[in-house]
Amino acid sequence: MLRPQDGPTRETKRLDGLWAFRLDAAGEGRGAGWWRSRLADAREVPVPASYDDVFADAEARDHVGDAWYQTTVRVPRGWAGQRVVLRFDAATHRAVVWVGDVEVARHEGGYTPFEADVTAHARPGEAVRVTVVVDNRLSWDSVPPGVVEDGKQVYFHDFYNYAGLHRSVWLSSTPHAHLDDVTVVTGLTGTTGTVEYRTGAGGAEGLGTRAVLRDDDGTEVARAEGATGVLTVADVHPWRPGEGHLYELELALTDGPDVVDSYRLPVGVRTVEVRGTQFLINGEPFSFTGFGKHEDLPVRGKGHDDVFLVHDAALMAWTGANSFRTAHYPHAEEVLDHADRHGIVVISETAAVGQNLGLAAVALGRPAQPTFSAATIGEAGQATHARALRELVERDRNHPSVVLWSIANEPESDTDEACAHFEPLFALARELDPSRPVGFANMMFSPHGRDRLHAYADVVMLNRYYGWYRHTGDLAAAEAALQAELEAWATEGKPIIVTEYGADAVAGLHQVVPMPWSEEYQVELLEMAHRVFDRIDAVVGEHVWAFADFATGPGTGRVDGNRKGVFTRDRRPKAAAQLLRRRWRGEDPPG
Ligand code: GCB
Repeated sequence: MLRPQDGPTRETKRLDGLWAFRLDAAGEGRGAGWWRSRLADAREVPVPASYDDVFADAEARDHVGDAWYQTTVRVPRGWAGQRVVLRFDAATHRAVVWVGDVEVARHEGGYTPFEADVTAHARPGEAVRVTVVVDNRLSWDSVPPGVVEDGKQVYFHDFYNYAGLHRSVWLSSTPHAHLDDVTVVTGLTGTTGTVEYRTGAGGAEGLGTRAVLRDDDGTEVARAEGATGVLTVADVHPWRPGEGHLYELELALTDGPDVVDSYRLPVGVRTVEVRGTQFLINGEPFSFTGFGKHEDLPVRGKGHDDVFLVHDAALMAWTGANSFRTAHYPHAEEVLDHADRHGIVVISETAAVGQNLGLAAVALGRPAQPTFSAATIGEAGQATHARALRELVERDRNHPSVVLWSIANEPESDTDEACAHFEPLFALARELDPSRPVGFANMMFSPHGRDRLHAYADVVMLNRYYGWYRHTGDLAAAEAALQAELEAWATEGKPIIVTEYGADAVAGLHQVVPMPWSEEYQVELLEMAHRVFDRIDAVVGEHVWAFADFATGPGTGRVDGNRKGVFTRDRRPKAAAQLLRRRWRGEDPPG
């Protein structure tokens, strides 16, 4: 699957805007065939956005089940003789799509794209009805998992279960004979770069493939013929953290001198490697500074927004962050495009969060239940997880910004069942992409000596809340405990990235003698953690939890959401932002 793009042989039309919308908690629409006609009793909803917060009512906010979207689109006249594709960048968590009366696609997984060839149902020049039903329910078989109890959605992760069409919807054209897949893997030897490419094509028997690589000023630097090949670039300008230098790979399907289809892909030439306790990018040790980051905004929920893409990146740069983790699901592809162009380093995570019923028992008072079992996350849940991983790697593997896969966030990791669930997933990640290291974010209940999944991982990724959930308010005890645990992990001989550390702070709450929830305590906790990190060589990364405050489900430990943001939900800095800027940029804040 290739993303839609405009070019000499392809065109796109974005279907974003206001769509007709109707909640269907009773689940009547599927039986009654709501896709067959204009959606009755509909209101308008913006796409892309979560639907939960845009209406001022609890019905939408607390909705569980189906929600229907509908729009009408005119297929451009000029697309006659072309293949027409309908694509959803994301539909959370699962969707069925109809064009006119015909079902064209079904997809499970709320954060990865899917498409359908709709040529037979979308005639150029004519208007067609597009209807989508989006189901926000989480079950033992979904990623993330959840259960519906008494009509209410229960889930085991700490962010609001936003749903809807969170990203753009596209209608696009391609030639019938078309490129449908490309993978690039880049290498560096001295000053020479290599770009190994692999393409796939549909309906292209008898056609040739040509690959041309150009520098950012348009100069051709290499070319090759064939569906697969290796391009060599002398005096290569590598992609590196802080400098997102990109070449452009132009692929063409050719019929003698004629170009039948053409597709362009930005390519950053860089390498990633784990060696001992070091994380190397282009052979040089890299230290991650930055955040765990959600897609979360007032009103929009998880809807992608270019304004906040640019603004959040500006704020991260202001602190001196060089990287972030797409917690706890794949983020919009526009975010990765931007990271590619700006040299921002990304840890890309699947939506496997909340696979830990031991934690749910403590945090949510859930009855004790095994996490991985036939009655909970079993074979079907594992298959969904594998599909989510496959779709993540297929989507993100060509982004130079992505340097590490995170298979899951804080799963149960100390049982035979957890090993049985995860061992094949680690193997799958390596098979899908041998060029990147793989890890998962470990939680505090499975410290060194107890955790078993790290044996499969290339990097130790730790979420640690000493001074917050443990040793609350006692930073001296927290410092000793964090030091002891990190020293133990360092004996593994792998790089350690602390993928979460932090404290809730209510913006504006100040104290001379810092107590939890104040801005000063958040600052002191981060300073404490930094002292420890600086004493342990194997620690090669610090990602504060979180970039900004974000929405969660209701709970006594949450005040209008999770307040561990270094920025508020509307992106105002807390005192911690100034501290990070001093540490990561070595500069005092301006003004
Ligand atoms: C964690 C989770 C994250 C939570 C955070 C917290 O360990 O990975 O999703 O939001 O803790 O604030 O409790």
